[in-house]
Amino acid sequence: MLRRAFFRCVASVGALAMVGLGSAGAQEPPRLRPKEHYTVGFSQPGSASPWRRAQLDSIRAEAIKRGDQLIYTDAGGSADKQVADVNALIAQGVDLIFLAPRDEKLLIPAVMAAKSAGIPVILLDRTVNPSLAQAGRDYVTFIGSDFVEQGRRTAEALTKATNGNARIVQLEGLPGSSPANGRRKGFEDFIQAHRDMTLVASQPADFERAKGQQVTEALLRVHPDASAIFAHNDEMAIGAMTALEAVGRTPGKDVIVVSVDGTRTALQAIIDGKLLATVETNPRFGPVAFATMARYARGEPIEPWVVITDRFFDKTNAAQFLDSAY
Ligand code: GYE
Repeated sequence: MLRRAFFRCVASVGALAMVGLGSAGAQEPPRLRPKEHYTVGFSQPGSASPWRRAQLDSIRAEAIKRGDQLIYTDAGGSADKQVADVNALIAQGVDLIFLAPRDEKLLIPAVMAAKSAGIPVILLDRTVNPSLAQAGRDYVTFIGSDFVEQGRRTAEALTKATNGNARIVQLEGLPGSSPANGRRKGFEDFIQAHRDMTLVASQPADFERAKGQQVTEALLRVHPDASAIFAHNDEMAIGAMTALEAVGRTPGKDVIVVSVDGTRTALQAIIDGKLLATVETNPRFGPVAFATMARYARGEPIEPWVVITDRFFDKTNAAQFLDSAY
């Protein structure tokens, strides 16, 4: 019954858009009426990592603090499920959707469906392909880190630590996700200018610890002379360090490892001398996400990208930040 009503609603939105009465072609995202309390949707691509758990905790805490109602969906690592989740949030008539799109392209239909239904979307932590959907037109804004800069900073640290001479294995994040694309670009652009910084292998391990371990095991067999690993996030770096130790190589000595995120485990690995450095990706989005929503409701102009500034953790400061890490 509910299901049928939901499909009817989606179908009619589609029909309206086709005859030009929908708002899919509008030049700006739907407005948000100022209200005392909102019902906000939060669509997460998955929740199985310390980063995702910290993000969810932060969003939840801020919703509670403001007395807003939060409807949370967990796509369990599936872009298709995430599109369905967003459609379900639309059907429930939420005031606004916070969306952390798993994939740069596959979530475009979800962004457009929300726009057609008159529900503003704020992208959190991952963005979408700018040739397919734009901030200030299709969605309100993207709140997140500068991924290219993160990749550049890890490359710079690695180059310094290895005196510009390394045979590097890159563990890429989830293919099609904006952090994987950006980190890769920033890193590769930087090392290209350094003759002896050689990328010997690059393979996705999807931001997952177990895959980071498996992929590293396989790549070490083919490239036993690898002297550095750049992992697109800390979880894969932890997996890589386990793989190194399993073949009797000492991370931090035989192979220099760098990564991104700044999890507690990563900071501990820095203190233990196994990880060179990690560029922060702060998952605590709650305050900035809800403050941006409030600004939008007040009719203030919103910048297309609310840039999160990231700290840099290495052996000079890891101990200092360990207790506050997630
Ligand atoms: O760095 C990674 C997670 O989208 C910024 O996704 C986020 C990234 C984060 O899986 O660990």
